[in-house]
Amino acid sequence: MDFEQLSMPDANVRFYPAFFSPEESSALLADLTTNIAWKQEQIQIFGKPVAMPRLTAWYGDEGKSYSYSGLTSHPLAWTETLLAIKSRVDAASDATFNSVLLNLYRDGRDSMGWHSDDEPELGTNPVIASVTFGASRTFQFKHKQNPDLRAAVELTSGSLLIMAGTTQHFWKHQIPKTKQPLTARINLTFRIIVK
Ligand SMILES: O=C(O)CCC(=O)C(=O)O
Ligand SMILES: [Mn+2]
Repeated sequence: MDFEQLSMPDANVRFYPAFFSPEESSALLADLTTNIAWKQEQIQIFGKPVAMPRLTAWYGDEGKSYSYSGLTSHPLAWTETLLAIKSRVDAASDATFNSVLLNLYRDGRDSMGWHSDDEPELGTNPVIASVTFGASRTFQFKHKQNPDLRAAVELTSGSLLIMAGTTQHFWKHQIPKTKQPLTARINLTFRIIVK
């Protein structure tokens, strides 16, 4: 399977542009759109509730819980579709993921701000595997100690991005809003909760 190693210092980021075929990707987009229990969560910003700019869902092994943007989530049980995607992603990542956070970006107004996947439940140097179906969006990186150091990758439908090693320690990432008229994009980020 073809992949590109992004040339970023203090990081290990690998990109597979066509991990799933176009046919698989459109079938999986339709399946996940309908069969995932999407939720509109709220986050507190300066004490005020604000709707997250995307829909989310959390699936995984029983007994794992996860705190994210001030929310603690208990995962829903794996579906057949998610397990089928997970087994392909596990093999490519040389990992056994025990949970997945799903994001649904309804259009270009939905987004995710600068952050690292550095929650304590992920342990040090976590492997994070991110799959995209539907519209492609720009994934941007910014180095924490030297914000002039930037990188970006276009996450196309069917792609897989694997972040490992010290990536989360040294880099933040985001999905910026765009004025382009875009259709929906579904992202799955597979993670290992170590606690
Ligand atoms: O949608 C994406 O590609 C990024 C998602 C992300 O960074 C996250 O869920 O932590
Ligand atoms: Mn992230």
